[in-house]
Amino acid sequence: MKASIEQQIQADARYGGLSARELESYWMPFSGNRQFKDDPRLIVGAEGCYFRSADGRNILDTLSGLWCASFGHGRTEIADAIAQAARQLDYAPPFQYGHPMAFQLAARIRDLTPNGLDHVFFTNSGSESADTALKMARAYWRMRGQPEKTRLIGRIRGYHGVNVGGTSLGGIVANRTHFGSLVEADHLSATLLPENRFSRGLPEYGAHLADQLEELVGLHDASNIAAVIVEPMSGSAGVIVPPKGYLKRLQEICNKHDILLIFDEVLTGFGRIGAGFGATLFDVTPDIMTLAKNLTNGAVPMGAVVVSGEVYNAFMEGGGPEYVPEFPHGYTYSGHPLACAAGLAAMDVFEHDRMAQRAAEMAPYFEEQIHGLRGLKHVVDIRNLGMAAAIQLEAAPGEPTRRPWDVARACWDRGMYVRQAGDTLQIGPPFIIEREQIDTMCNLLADVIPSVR
Ligand code: PXG
Repeated sequence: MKASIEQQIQADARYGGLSARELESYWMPFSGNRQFKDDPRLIVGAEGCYFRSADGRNILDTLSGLWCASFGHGRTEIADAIAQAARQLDYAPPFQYGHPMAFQLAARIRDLTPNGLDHVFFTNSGSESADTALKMARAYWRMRGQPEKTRLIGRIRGYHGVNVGGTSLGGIVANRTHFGSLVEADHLSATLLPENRFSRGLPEYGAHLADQLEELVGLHDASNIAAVIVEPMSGSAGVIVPPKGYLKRLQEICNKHDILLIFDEVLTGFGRIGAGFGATLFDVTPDIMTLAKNLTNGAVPMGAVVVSGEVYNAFMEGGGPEYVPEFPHGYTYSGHPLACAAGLAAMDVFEHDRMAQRAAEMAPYFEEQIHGLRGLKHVVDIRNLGMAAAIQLEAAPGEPTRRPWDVARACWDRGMYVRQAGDTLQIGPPFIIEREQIDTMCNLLADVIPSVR
Protein backbone atom coordinates (compact mmCIF):
# COMPACT_ATOMS: atom_id res chain seq x y z
CA MET A 1 0.00 0.00 0.00
CA LYS A 2 1.21 3.51 -0.84
CA ALA A 3 2.41 5.38 2.22
CA SER A 4 0.33 8.43 3.14
CA ILE A 5 1.82 11.88 2.67
CA GLU A 6 2.11 12.15 6.45
CA GLN A 7 4.14 8.93 6.63
CA GLN A 8 6.37 10.04 3.75
CA ILE A 9 7.06 13.33 5.48
CA GLN A 10 7.74 11.64 8.81
CA ALA A 11 10.21 9.28 7.18
CA ASP A 12 12.11 12.06 5.38
CA ALA A 13 14.77 13.62 7.59
CA ARG A 14 14.70 16.81 5.51
CA TYR A 15 11.30 17.63 7.05
CA GLY A 16 12.73 17.65 10.57
CA GLY A 17 9.69 15.90 12.02
CA LEU A 18 7.18 18.54 10.85
CA SER A 19 3.64 17.54 10.01
CA ALA A 20 1.97 18.37 6.69
CA ARG A 21 -0.32 20.74 8.59
CA GLU A 22 2.61 22.60 10.08
CA LEU A 23 4.20 22.92 6.65
CA GLU A 24 1.00 24.29 5.16
CA SER A 25 0.40 26.69 8.04
CA TYR A 26 3.47 28.82 7.49
CA TRP A 27 3.38 31.33 4.62
CA MET A 28 7.07 31.89 4.03
CA PRO A 29 8.44 35.33 3.06
CA PHE A 30 10.13 35.95 -0.32
CA SER A 31 9.95 32.20 -0.99
CA GLY A 32 8.53 29.79 -3.51
CA ASN A 33 6.22 28.25 -0.91
CA ARG A 34 4.94 25.48 -3.18
CA GLN A 35 8.43 24.39 -4.20
CA PHE A 36 9.78 24.55 -0.64
CA LYS A 37 7.04 22.42 0.82
CA ASP A 38 7.87 19.67 -1.67
CA ASP A 39 11.59 20.09 -1.23
CA PRO A 40 12.30 21.51 2.23
CA ARG A 41 15.58 23.08 3.24
CA LEU A 42 15.27 23.32 6.99
CA ILE A 43 17.98 24.77 9.19
CA VAL A 44 18.15 23.62 12.80
CA GLY A 45 21.46 24.97 14.08
CA ALA A 46 24.28 27.41 13.35
CA GLU A 47 27.84 27.93 14.46
CA GLY A 48 30.65 30.03 12.99
CA CYS A 49 30.35 29.92 9.19
CA TYR A 50 28.07 26.88 9.12
CA PHE A 51 24.42 25.98 9.35
CA ARG A 52 23.21 22.57 10.41
CA SER A 53 20.42 21.18 8.22
CA ALA A 54 17.53 19.07 9.50
CA ASP A 55 18.99 16.07 7.70
CA GLY A 56 22.20 16.41 9.69
CA ARG A 57 24.62 18.12 7.31
CA ASN A 58 26.97 21.05 7.85
CA ILE A 59 26.19 23.78 5.33
CA LEU A 60 28.66 26.56 4.55
CA ASP A 61 26.86 29.91 4.94
CA THR A 62 28.05 32.20 2.14
CA LEU A 63 25.67 35.07 2.95
CA SER A 64 25.92 35.41 6.74
CA GLY A 65 22.26 34.38 6.83
CA LEU A 66 20.88 37.38 4.95
CA TRP A 67 23.95 39.62 5.37
CA CYS A 68 23.23 39.87 9.10
CA ALA A 69 25.23 37.27 11.06
CA SER A 70 28.48 38.75 9.80
CA PHE A 71 30.50 38.22 12.98
CA GLY A 72 29.79 34.47 12.78
CA HIS A 73 26.89 32.42 14.07
CA GLY A 74 26.40 31.27 17.63
CA ARG A 75 28.30 34.03 19.43
CA THR A 76 27.97 32.99 23.06
CA GLU A 77 28.56 36.54 24.33
CA ILE A 78 25.44 37.64 22.49
CA ALA A 79 23.37 34.62 23.53
CA ASP A 80 24.29 35.14 27.18
CA ALA A 81 23.43 38.84 27.05
CA ILE A 82 20.00 38.09 25.57
CA ALA A 83 19.27 35.43 28.19
CA GLN A 84 20.32 37.74 31.01
CA ALA A 85 18.14 40.58 29.70
CA ALA A 86 15.14 38.27 29.28
CA ARG A 87 15.36 37.31 32.94
CA GLN A 88 15.90 40.82 34.27
CA LEU A 89 13.62 42.97 32.09
CA ASP A 90 11.45 41.21 29.54
CA TYR A 91 9.86 44.42 28.32
CA ALA A 92 9.67 48.10 29.08
CA PRO A 93 7.41 50.60 27.29
CA PRO A 94 9.49 52.86 25.07
CA PHE A 95 6.92 55.69 24.82
CA GLN A 96 7.42 58.27 27.60
CA TYR A 97 9.43 55.65 29.59
CA GLY A 98 12.78 54.04 28.99
CA HIS A 99 15.36 51.55 30.19
CA PRO A 100 19.12 52.14 30.51
CA MET A 101 20.31 49.76 27.80
CA ALA A 102 18.55 51.71 25.04
CA PHE A 103 20.46 54.86 25.99
CA GLN A 104 23.73 52.94 26.33
CA LEU A 105 23.34 51.33 22.92
CA ALA A 106 22.41 54.67 21.33
CA ALA A 107 25.63 56.21 22.69
CA ARG A 108 27.60 53.22 21.45
CA ILE A 109 26.19 53.58 17.93
CA ARG A 110 26.90 57.30 18.07
CA ASP A 111 30.55 56.56 18.95
CA LEU A 112 30.93 54.07 16.11
CA THR A 113 29.20 56.02 13.33
CA PRO A 114 30.91 59.05 11.70
CA ASN A 115 31.14 62.33 13.60
CA GLY A 116 28.02 64.39 13.20
CA LEU A 117 25.60 61.47 13.41
CA ASP A 118 24.68 61.92 17.05
CA HIS A 119 21.12 60.77 17.76
CA VAL A 120 19.70 57.27 17.41
CA PHE A 121 16.07 56.21 16.90
CA PHE A 122 15.34 52.48 17.28
CA THR A 123 13.23 50.27 15.02
CA ASN A 124 12.96 46.50 14.55
CA SER A 125 14.15 46.00 11.00
CA GLY A 126 15.75 47.58 7.99
CA SER A 127 12.36 48.17 6.40
CA GLU A 128 11.16 50.08 9.45
CA SER A 129 14.40 52.05 9.50
CA ALA A 130 13.87 53.11 5.88
CA ASP A 131 10.27 54.20 6.40
CA THR A 132 11.21 55.96 9.64
CA ALA A 133 13.99 57.87 7.86
CA LEU A 134 11.62 58.95 5.08
CA LYS A 135 9.03 60.20 7.56
CA MET A 136 11.73 62.02 9.51
CA ALA A 137 12.90 63.75 6.35
CA ARG A 138 9.43 65.03 5.55
CA ALA A 139 8.69 66.07 9.13
CA TYR A 140 12.08 67.81 9.34
CA TRP A 141 11.15 70.27 6.60
CA ARG A 142 7.82 71.01 8.25
CA MET A 143 9.65 71.70 11.49
CA ARG A 144 11.88 74.04 9.55
CA GLY A 145 8.89 75.87 8.10
CA GLN A 146 9.15 74.44 4.58
CA PRO A 147 6.23 72.00 4.47
CA GLU A 148 6.21 71.90 0.69
CA LYS A 149 9.55 70.02 0.67
CA THR A 150 7.96 66.56 0.49
CA ARG A 151 9.26 64.84 -2.64
CA LEU A 152 11.46 61.80 -2.10
CA ILE A 153 14.05 60.46 -4.52
CA GLY A 154 15.41 56.93 -4.64
CA ARG A 155 17.31 54.97 -7.26
CA ILE A 156 16.48 52.27 -9.76
CA ARG A 157 17.57 48.88 -8.39
CA GLY A 158 17.76 50.32 -4.90
CA TYR A 159 16.39 48.27 -2.00
CA HIS A 160 14.99 49.86 1.13
CA GLY A 161 12.96 46.98 2.47
CA VAL A 162 9.33 46.15 1.91
CA ASN A 163 7.26 48.67 3.83
CA VAL A 164 5.25 51.26 1.96
CA GLY A 165 7.95 53.93 1.80
CA GLY A 166 10.78 51.54 1.09
CA THR A 167 8.81 49.76 -1.62
CA SER A 168 8.12 53.07 -3.33
CA LEU A 169 11.63 54.47 -3.06
CA GLY A 170 13.23 51.16 -3.92
CA GLY A 171 13.78 50.26 -7.53
CA ILE A 172 13.70 46.49 -7.89
CA VAL A 173 10.88 45.94 -10.32
CA ALA A 174 9.81 42.51 -9.05
CA ASN A 175 9.27 43.99 -5.57
CA ARG A 176 7.07 46.81 -6.90
CA THR A 177 5.00 45.22 -9.65
CA HIS A 178 2.21 43.80 -7.49
CA PHE A 179 1.50 46.79 -5.31
CA GLY A 180 0.33 49.72 -7.37
CA SER A 181 1.45 53.23 -6.56
CA LEU A 182 2.13 53.81 -2.88
CA VAL A 183 4.27 56.84 -2.03
CA GLU A 184 5.11 59.28 -4.82
CA ALA A 185 8.78 58.99 -5.69
CA ASP A 186 11.38 59.77 -8.33
CA HIS A 187 14.30 57.52 -9.13
CA LEU A 188 17.86 58.18 -10.23
CA SER A 189 19.37 55.68 -12.67
CA ALA A 190 21.11 52.61 -11.34
CA THR A 191 24.89 52.75 -11.50
CA LEU A 192 25.19 49.34 -13.15
CA LEU A 193 26.92 50.04 -16.46
CA PRO A 194 28.17 47.65 -19.14
CA GLU A 195 31.46 49.56 -19.26
CA ASN A 196 32.18 48.43 -15.72
CA ARG A 197 31.77 44.67 -16.14
CA PHE A 198 34.19 42.64 -14.03
CA SER A 199 35.42 45.72 -12.15
CA ARG A 200 37.33 44.89 -9.01
CA GLY A 201 36.10 47.14 -6.21
CA LEU A 202 34.98 50.62 -7.26
CA PRO A 203 34.22 50.98 -10.98
CA GLU A 204 35.97 53.83 -12.80
CA TYR A 205 33.08 55.03 -14.86
CA GLY A 206 29.72 56.55 -13.98
CA ALA A 207 30.14 59.40 -11.46
CA HIS A 208 28.23 61.59 -13.92
CA LEU A 209 25.04 59.65 -13.10
CA ALA A 210 24.81 61.68 -9.89
CA ASP A 211 24.12 64.72 -12.04
CA GLN A 212 20.66 63.33 -12.70
CA LEU A 213 19.77 64.82 -9.35
CA GLU A 214 20.37 68.24 -10.89
CA GLU A 215 17.91 67.32 -13.62
CA LEU A 216 15.27 66.38 -11.04
CA VAL A 217 15.90 69.67 -9.25
CA GLY A 218 15.40 71.34 -12.61
CA LEU A 219 12.12 69.48 -13.01
CA HIS A 220 10.58 69.87 -9.52
CA ASP A 221 12.59 72.69 -7.96
CA ALA A 222 14.51 72.00 -4.76
CA SER A 223 11.83 73.80 -2.75
CA ASN A 224 9.69 70.67 -3.29
CA ILE A 225 12.32 67.99 -2.59
CA ALA A 226 12.81 66.55 0.90
CA ALA A 227 15.47 63.89 0.53
CA VAL A 228 17.43 61.44 -1.56
CA ILE A 229 17.85 57.89 -0.26
CA VAL A 230 20.52 55.53 -1.60
CA GLU A 231 22.49 52.55 -0.42
CA PRO A 232 26.21 53.41 -0.53
CA MET A 233 26.51 49.99 -2.16
CA SER A 234 23.33 48.32 -3.40
CA GLY A 235 23.15 44.84 -1.98
CA SER A 236 19.89 43.14 -2.87
CA ALA A 237 19.99 44.08 -6.54
CA GLY A 238 23.29 42.24 -6.79
CA VAL A 239 26.16 44.18 -5.21
CA ILE A 240 26.10 47.30 -7.36
CA VAL A 241 29.21 49.20 -6.34
CA PRO A 242 29.18 53.00 -6.71
CA PRO A 243 31.48 54.40 -9.40
CA LYS A 244 34.44 56.40 -8.11
CA GLY A 245 33.33 59.89 -7.10
CA TYR A 246 29.59 59.20 -7.48
CA LEU A 247 28.58 59.52 -3.83
CA LYS A 248 30.67 62.66 -3.26
CA ARG A 249 28.97 64.26 -6.22
CA LEU A 250 25.56 63.25 -4.96
CA GLN A 251 26.35 64.82 -1.60
CA GLU A 252 27.58 68.05 -3.22
CA ILE A 253 24.35 68.39 -5.17
CA CYS A 254 22.28 67.68 -2.05
CA ASN A 255 24.21 70.31 -0.11
CA LYS A 256 23.91 72.86 -2.87
CA HIS A 257 20.12 72.52 -2.97
CA ASP A 258 19.34 71.85 0.69
CA ILE A 259 18.16 68.29 0.12
CA LEU A 260 18.66 65.74 2.89
CA LEU A 261 20.91 62.80 2.02
CA ILE A 262 19.89 59.45 3.52
CA PHE A 263 22.32 56.53 3.39
CA ASP A 264 20.63 53.18 3.79
CA GLU A 265 23.42 51.26 5.52
CA VAL A 266 21.26 48.37 6.67
CA LEU A 267 23.51 45.99 4.75
CA THR A 268 26.78 47.96 4.58
CA GLY A 269 26.78 48.98 8.25
CA PHE A 270 29.35 47.47 10.63
CA GLY A 271 32.06 46.19 8.36
CA ARG A 272 30.58 44.53 5.29
CA ILE A 273 32.50 46.64 2.79
CA GLY A 274 35.76 46.52 4.73
CA ALA A 275 35.09 49.72 6.67
CA GLY A 276 32.76 50.57 9.52
CA PHE A 277 30.21 52.12 7.18
CA GLY A 278 29.79 53.24 3.59
CA ALA A 279 29.95 56.76 4.99
CA THR A 280 33.43 56.01 6.38
CA LEU A 281 34.73 54.33 3.25
CA PHE A 282 33.47 57.05 0.90
CA ASP A 283 34.08 59.93 3.31
CA VAL A 284 30.54 61.16 2.81
CA THR A 285 28.53 61.80 5.97
CA PRO A 286 24.81 61.73 5.24
CA ASP A 287 22.19 63.62 7.26
CA ILE A 288 20.44 60.37 8.13
CA MET A 289 21.76 56.81 8.20
CA THR A 290 19.69 53.64 8.52
CA LEU A 291 21.04 50.50 10.17
CA ALA A 292 19.87 46.97 11.07
CA LYS A 293 21.29 43.48 10.37
CA ASN A 294 24.80 43.40 11.93
CA LEU A 295 23.64 45.70 14.72
CA THR A 296 22.71 42.57 16.68
CA ASN A 297 24.65 40.17 14.46
CA GLY A 298 21.21 39.00 13.36
CA ALA A 299 20.42 37.50 16.75
CA VAL A 300 17.40 39.70 17.61
CA PRO A 301 15.50 41.86 15.12
CA MET A 302 16.60 45.48 15.48
CA GLY A 303 17.10 48.53 13.32
CA ALA A 304 18.24 52.08 13.97
CA VAL A 305 18.09 55.48 12.32
CA VAL A 306 21.00 57.74 13.17
CA VAL A 307 20.61 61.46 12.48
CA SER A 308 22.64 64.64 12.58
CA GLY A 309 22.30 67.20 15.36
CA GLU A 310 20.68 69.51 12.85
CA VAL A 311 17.89 67.05 12.14
CA TYR A 312 17.36 66.16 15.80
CA ASN A 313 17.44 69.76 16.98
CA ALA A 314 14.85 70.84 14.42
CA PHE A 315 12.43 68.48 16.17
CA MET A 316 13.46 69.54 19.67
CA GLU A 317 13.08 73.21 18.81
CA GLY A 318 9.85 72.85 16.85
CA GLY A 319 8.18 70.28 19.06
CA GLY A 320 5.69 72.35 21.05
CA PRO A 321 5.07 71.67 24.77
CA GLU A 322 7.90 69.63 26.27
CA TYR A 323 5.76 66.65 27.30
CA VAL A 324 4.32 66.24 23.79
CA PRO A 325 6.14 63.81 21.45
CA GLU A 326 8.23 65.83 18.99
CA PHE A 327 8.08 63.00 16.42
CA PRO A 328 4.79 61.07 16.55
CA HIS A 329 6.35 57.82 15.41
CA GLY A 330 7.73 54.69 17.06
CA TYR A 331 7.11 50.99 17.58
CA THR A 332 5.91 48.91 20.52
CA TYR A 333 9.28 47.19 20.32
CA SER A 334 11.53 50.20 19.62
CA GLY A 335 14.66 49.59 21.69
CA HIS A 336 13.38 46.29 23.09
CA PRO A 337 15.51 45.15 26.05
CA LEU A 338 16.50 41.86 24.38
CA ALA A 339 17.47 43.65 21.18
CA CYS A 340 19.48 46.25 23.12
CA ALA A 341 21.28 43.52 25.05
CA ALA A 342 22.09 41.73 21.80
CA GLY A 343 23.16 45.03 20.23
CA LEU A 344 25.50 45.96 23.08
CA ALA A 345 27.08 42.50 23.00
CA ALA A 346 27.37 42.59 19.19
CA MET A 347 29.04 46.00 19.36
CA ASP A 348 31.55 44.54 21.85
CA VAL A 349 32.31 41.77 19.36
CA PHE A 350 32.52 44.28 16.50
CA GLU A 351 35.08 46.39 18.34
CA HIS A 352 37.08 43.86 20.33
CA ASP A 353 37.37 41.38 17.47
CA ARG A 354 38.12 44.22 15.03
CA MET A 355 35.46 42.98 12.64
CA ALA A 356 35.73 45.78 10.07
CA GLN A 357 39.51 45.32 9.91
CA ARG A 358 39.07 41.58 9.65
CA ALA A 359 36.75 42.09 6.66
CA ALA A 360 39.22 44.53 5.09
CA GLU A 361 42.11 42.09 5.57
CA MET A 362 40.27 39.15 3.99
CA ALA A 363 38.78 41.23 1.15
CA PRO A 364 41.73 41.05 -1.30
CA TYR A 365 41.86 37.24 -1.11
CA PHE A 366 38.09 37.05 -1.44
CA GLU A 367 38.24 39.37 -4.48
CA GLU A 368 40.95 37.32 -6.13
CA GLN A 369 39.12 34.03 -5.69
CA ILE A 370 35.71 35.35 -6.73
CA HIS A 371 37.10 36.94 -9.87
CA GLY A 372 38.70 33.58 -10.63
CA LEU A 373 35.19 32.50 -11.65
CA ARG A 374 35.32 34.82 -14.67
CA GLY A 375 35.19 32.85 -17.90
CA LEU A 376 32.85 30.17 -16.58
CA LYS A 377 29.88 29.32 -18.75
CA HIS A 378 26.89 31.68 -18.02
CA VAL A 379 28.95 34.22 -16.03
CA VAL A 380 28.51 37.71 -17.54
CA ASP A 381 29.69 39.93 -14.69
CA ILE A 382 31.37 39.74 -11.27
CA ARG A 383 31.28 42.69 -8.87
CA ASN A 384 32.76 43.03 -5.40
CA LEU A 385 33.55 45.38 -2.55
CA GLY A 386 34.95 44.36 0.83
CA MET A 387 33.34 41.07 1.81
CA ALA A 388 30.46 41.44 -0.65
CA ALA A 389 30.31 40.07 -4.17
CA ALA A 390 27.80 39.17 -6.86
CA ILE A 391 28.07 36.83 -9.78
CA GLN A 392 25.68 37.73 -12.57
CA LEU A 393 24.55 34.96 -14.88
CA GLU A 394 23.27 35.33 -18.38
CA ALA A 395 19.49 35.01 -18.34
CA ALA A 396 18.08 31.79 -19.75
CA PRO A 397 15.65 32.68 -22.55
CA GLY A 398 12.28 33.59 -21.05
CA GLU A 399 13.35 32.64 -17.52
CA PRO A 400 15.61 35.43 -16.28
CA THR A 401 15.91 34.21 -12.68
CA ARG A 402 16.09 30.44 -13.18
CA ARG A 403 19.82 29.86 -13.54
CA PRO A 404 20.81 31.48 -10.23
CA TRP A 405 18.03 29.54 -8.55
CA ASP A 406 19.24 26.26 -10.07
CA VAL A 407 22.78 27.01 -8.89
CA ALA A 408 21.62 27.84 -5.37
CA ARG A 409 19.47 24.73 -5.22
CA ALA A 410 22.33 22.48 -6.38
CA CYS A 411 24.75 24.08 -3.91
CA TRP A 412 22.43 23.29 -1.01
CA ASP A 413 22.58 19.59 -1.88
CA ARG A 414 26.34 19.87 -1.90
CA GLY A 415 26.63 21.53 1.50
CA MET A 416 26.50 25.22 0.73
CA TYR A 417 23.91 27.95 1.21
CA VAL A 418 24.08 30.50 -1.61
CA ARG A 419 21.62 33.34 -1.97
CA GLN A 420 20.19 34.01 -5.39
CA ALA A 421 18.05 36.99 -6.38
CA GLY A 422 17.14 38.16 -9.85
CA ASP A 423 19.91 37.25 -12.24
CA THR A 424 22.70 37.12 -9.65
CA LEU A 425 24.21 35.02 -6.92
CA GLN A 426 25.01 37.09 -3.84
CA ILE A 427 28.08 36.28 -1.76
CA GLY A 428 28.66 37.83 1.66
CA PRO A 429 30.21 35.36 4.07
CA PRO A 430 30.84 35.99 7.75
CA PHE A 431 33.98 38.07 8.25
CA ILE A 432 35.50 35.23 10.26
CA ILE A 433 35.67 33.02 7.16
CA GLU A 434 39.08 31.45 6.53
CA ARG A 435 40.93 31.22 3.22
CA GLU A 436 40.31 27.47 2.92
CA GLN A 437 36.57 28.04 3.27
CA ILE A 438 36.70 30.70 0.54
CA ASP A 439 38.51 28.14 -1.64
CA THR A 440 35.86 25.51 -0.91
CA MET A 441 33.14 28.01 -1.78
CA CYS A 442 34.71 29.06 -5.08
CA ASN A 443 35.56 25.49 -6.12
CA LEU A 444 31.99 24.42 -5.57
CA LEU A 445 30.65 27.43 -7.49
CA ALA A 446 33.07 26.69 -10.34
CA ASP A 447 31.68 23.19 -10.47
CA VAL A 448 28.00 24.02 -10.20
CA ILE A 449 27.57 27.22 -12.25
CA PRO A 450 28.47 25.70 -15.66
CA SER A 451 26.45 22.58 -14.89
CA VAL A 452 23.07 24.31 -14.96
CA ARG A 453 21.06 24.37 -18.12
N1 PXG B 1 17.68 48.33 3.36
C1 PXG B 1 18.68 47.64 2.83
C2 PXG B 1 19.82 48.36 2.19
C3 PXG B 1 18.68 46.24 2.88
O1 PXG B 1 19.69 45.55 2.33
C4 PXG B 1 16.55 46.36 4.04
C5 PXG B 1 16.62 47.73 3.95
C6 PXG B 1 15.37 45.74 4.70
O2 PXG B 1 15.71 45.18 5.91
P1 PXG B 1 14.69 44.16 6.63
O3 PXG B 1 15.35 43.96 7.98
O4 PXG B 1 13.39 44.84 6.78
O5 PXG B 1 14.61 42.94 5.76
C7 PXG B 1 17.60 45.59 3.50
C8 PXG B 1 17.52 44.09 3.57
C9 PXG B 1 19.71 39.90 -0.45
C10 PXG B 1 18.88 40.37 0.71
O6 PXG B 1 19.48 38.82 -0.98
C11 PXG B 1 19.05 41.65 1.21
C12 PXG B 1 18.23 42.10 2.26
C13 PXG B 1 17.29 41.26 2.81
C14 PXG B 1 17.16 39.96 2.31
C15 PXG B 1 17.95 39.51 1.27
O7 PXG B 1 20.65 40.62 -0.85
N2 PXG B 1 18.39 43.40 2.69
